[in-house]
Amino acid sequence: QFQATGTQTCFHNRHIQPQILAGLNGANWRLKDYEARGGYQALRRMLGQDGGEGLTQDQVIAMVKESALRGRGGAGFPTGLKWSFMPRQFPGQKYLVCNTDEGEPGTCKDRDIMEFNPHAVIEGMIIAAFAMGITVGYNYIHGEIFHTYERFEQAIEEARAAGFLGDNILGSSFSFQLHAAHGFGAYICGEETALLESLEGKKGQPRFKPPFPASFGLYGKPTTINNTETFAAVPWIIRLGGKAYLESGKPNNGGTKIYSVSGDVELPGNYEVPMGTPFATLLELAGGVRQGRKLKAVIPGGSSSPVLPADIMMDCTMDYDSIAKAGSMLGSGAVIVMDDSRCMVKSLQTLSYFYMHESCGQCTPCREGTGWLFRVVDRIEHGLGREADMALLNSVAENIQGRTICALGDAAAMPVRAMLKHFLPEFEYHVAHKTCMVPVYV
Ligand code: L3W
Ligand code: SF4
Repeated sequence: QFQATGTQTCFHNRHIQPQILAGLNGANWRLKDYEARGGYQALRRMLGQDGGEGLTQDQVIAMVKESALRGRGGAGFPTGLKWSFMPRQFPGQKYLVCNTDEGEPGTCKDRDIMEFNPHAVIEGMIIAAFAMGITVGYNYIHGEIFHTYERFEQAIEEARAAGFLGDNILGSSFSFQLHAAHGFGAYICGEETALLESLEGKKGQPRFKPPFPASFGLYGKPTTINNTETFAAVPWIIRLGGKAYLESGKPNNGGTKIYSVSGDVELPGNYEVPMGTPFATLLELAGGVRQGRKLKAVIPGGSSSPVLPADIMMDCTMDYDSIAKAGSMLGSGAVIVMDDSRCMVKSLQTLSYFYMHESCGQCTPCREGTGWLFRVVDRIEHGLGREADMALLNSVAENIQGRTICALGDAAAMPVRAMLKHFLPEFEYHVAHKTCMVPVYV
């Protein structure tokens, strides 16, 4: 029912004012193409080359703060604020990490950015490293996308040969070494502290936070981790200014965002639109609900975000604040569209299986609770449900949420509670009649 990530080509060249995916067709990812589009001009400006004024670390961070760029990996944390947490005067090694461990069901944007515009990620990382005084960086790339890993390696080689990476970048005193790292394919390795453990060669299990990576990160050293799309947005900000970026989006939600639209639409794919774009416009870009059917519900920000019924969703604009006000999360921007042929019990069964399978097993409420949720939804789906099951599901979900080491526990619990809140009659019908309430399931 949900499209798996990592298997389909998601790219559709239909965007509104794109900043990251502009003019890309899959054949123009190389350094020469990127430079022809204005690539590495931000870096030159920052280092005071080619007539650029040269920027200080504080000025770069101030521009990113002004832009209202927020983390594109799921939490929407303000990027400039995160950069300001890095203790720049720390005497030892500091690290920069890019999180390309895209694994959220429905999400397939980072893979396209890496394939179609890898130099934007590299330039964004170089700028971030300069701003925080970091000399070593890694890009942790999801373990199941080999082609993307190879392309990023090629792009790194191009950048190094051109003097954008390595010692004394473009003749300056600033040096930055960037490496690609192959991920291990588990969803949990996308959680930032599990990613660090995995990068260190250990089992990918989340750490307790705090301490946050800003003070105790890779090998216990101060580390800044941002999502691929976040880094890819940075060159535009430094080239054209934080204010321009902010104004291209919505207050507190700067710039554009790439949405992976999947499910029951005519043209599933990645669409880049300004923050604050009405959901209806995004749906239209994706060709509308397939076969002219009626919209039933939308999961607006990847499988971890609570489902919203059609009427609430149609009143939303696509930005962090509007979706949060409606009771969900913009998350990683994976918009899963469901039409009126979808059974919510079956949908929740699919989701619950995923979280049970991906729980790392480290804490009891998540390890035991995700399996319990799946088994109860599964028996309802198979006509073996009991009247008390809906209350039981809510109770198990409540006892997981807020009681686990990482956000996977919450991510497993929240969709259950939202499904029951908005679509309880479907679950009750399933228990009473041992079959779906919706007439057709395709
Ligand atoms: C220093 C503080 N640093 C917060 C940092 C923190 C992190 C960022 C956000 O979860 C969500 C999750 C998924 N001092 C700090 C601080 N930080 N306070 O800020 O932190 P946090 O804890 O709010 O979020 P998180 O643990 O990063 C991410 C949701 O995203 N999600 C997941 C999507 C999956 C993908 C994918 O597959 N690519 O993106 C989707 O909704 O459920 O809620 O860096 O260190 N005082
Ligand atoms: Fe592991 Fe789940 Fe605990 Fe996260 S919440 S640490 S995935 S057991």
